[in-house]
Amino acid sequence: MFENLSAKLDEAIRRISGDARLTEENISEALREIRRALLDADVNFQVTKKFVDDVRQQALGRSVVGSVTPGQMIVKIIYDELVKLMGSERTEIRMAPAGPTIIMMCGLQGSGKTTHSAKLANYFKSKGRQPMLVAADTYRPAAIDQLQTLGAQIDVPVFTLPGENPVAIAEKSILEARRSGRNIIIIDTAGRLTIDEEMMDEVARIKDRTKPNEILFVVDAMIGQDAVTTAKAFHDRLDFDGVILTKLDGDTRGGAALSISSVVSRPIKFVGTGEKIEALEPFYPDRMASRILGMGDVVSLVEKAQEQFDEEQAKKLEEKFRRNQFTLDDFYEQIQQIKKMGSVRDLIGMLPGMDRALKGVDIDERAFTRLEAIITSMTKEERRQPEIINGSRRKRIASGSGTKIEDVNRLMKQFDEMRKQMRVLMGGKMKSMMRGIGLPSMGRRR
Ligand SMILES: Nc1nc2c(ncn2[C@@H]2O[C@H](COP(=O)(O)OP(=O)(O)OP(=O)(O)O)[C@@H](O)[C@H]2O)c(=O)[nH]1
Ligand SMILES: [Mg+2]
Repeated sequence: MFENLSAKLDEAIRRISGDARLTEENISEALREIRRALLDADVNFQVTKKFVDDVRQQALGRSVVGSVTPGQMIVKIIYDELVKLMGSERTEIRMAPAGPTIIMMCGLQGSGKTTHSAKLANYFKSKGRQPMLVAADTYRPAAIDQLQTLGAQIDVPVFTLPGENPVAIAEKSILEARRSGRNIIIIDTAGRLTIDEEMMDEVARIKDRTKPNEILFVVDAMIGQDAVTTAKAFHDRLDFDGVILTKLDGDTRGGAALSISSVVSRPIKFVGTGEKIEALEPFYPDRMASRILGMGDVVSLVEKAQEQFDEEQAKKLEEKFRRNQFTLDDFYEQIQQIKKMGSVRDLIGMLPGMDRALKGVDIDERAFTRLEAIITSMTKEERRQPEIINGSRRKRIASGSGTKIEDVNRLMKQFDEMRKQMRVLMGGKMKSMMRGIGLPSMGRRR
């Protein structure tokens, strides 16, 4: 599975693994290859573009820490972005709070709906549930037979009503489930070769009448780009809840797996990996990313180095506060770190005492930009020895940074406050708190 993509990503990464630093140049070179690898794997164009842009931004914004090599760092960044692309976290099937859970399968002909209805039934049965299969594909007599054969194999009842239409069968199956004490209903619907109105109407009516807890879009991973187009069409009409990606055992290039959930904003919930009834796996974005990248050891190595680095940084900072050596340079550095971490407001809220220490600081990105402008307009000496910043220096700094003298005054006051508060706060909580601000966090965000 995904051998080709894995091999090409590996190659792209290998190119910079010998370099001593991550530079704009070597990152760009690697990214060109990564872009090609993704497009070759049939990953959607827009998805590829965004992926590459995100990796670039992450790579440029991050310093390589400790003994980690640039190659290893890039692996970790790509891994994180792959996980994100595939939805970040495992999403379970939504169960009905009371009464039977209704799951409706939809998708094109031959995508694997019938097979995966049975696989799911088997999966739930192994979890101690009582599933029931519903044959709502009445167009081919063989379709009902197929489901009945599969049902018999796993000893799960199959409900159907000869001569009735799919909507009626689906609706009546709910009564039957209640009557016979089945708590999961899996409705197998008919597929067509391409999306047509009639088919969409029918599944939409089944949806209206049965109000499924979960609509699963079943799609064959082998159809590449078309998977995305089809997913969109089904999603527009049915607003499905999740995806089952089938035939991942085939020589799929992987594009569908990597594009689909970001294009329709719905998670892949299961993957099918064979014709056998057991060939169903819950989908985990992180495990899939490891499989694609095949460098799990590198990823955890970088995570460890990162944690250690964070701790060292925190210690250093603590020491500076203790000795009152915390300078405006450090302050600037901290702003950079905080900015890398995303939502500043959330972050500050999480740190004990921090909201107090930064009281009055406008916590939005614009405020940070202003602080940055002011600090960069100072001389090296001023940053290191803020005490020397007198009235005339303040005036010069304000005009140099395009701010007002009050802005500079406020910053100086805040900085003083912060130094004082930090010394007061230098208790046990300090270390964990500074670890919080001090890190260009990587592993932590997931
Ligand atoms: N290798 C492999 N084959 C699969 C997988 N899932 C389904 N198949 C095969 O794909 C073919 C079509 O599967 P079905 O489950 O009948 O597909 P369907 O969506 O119900 O098709 P229609 O009812 O005709 O719309 C069958 O031969 C299955 O055995 C899978 O994960 N891996
Ligand atoms: Mg079928």
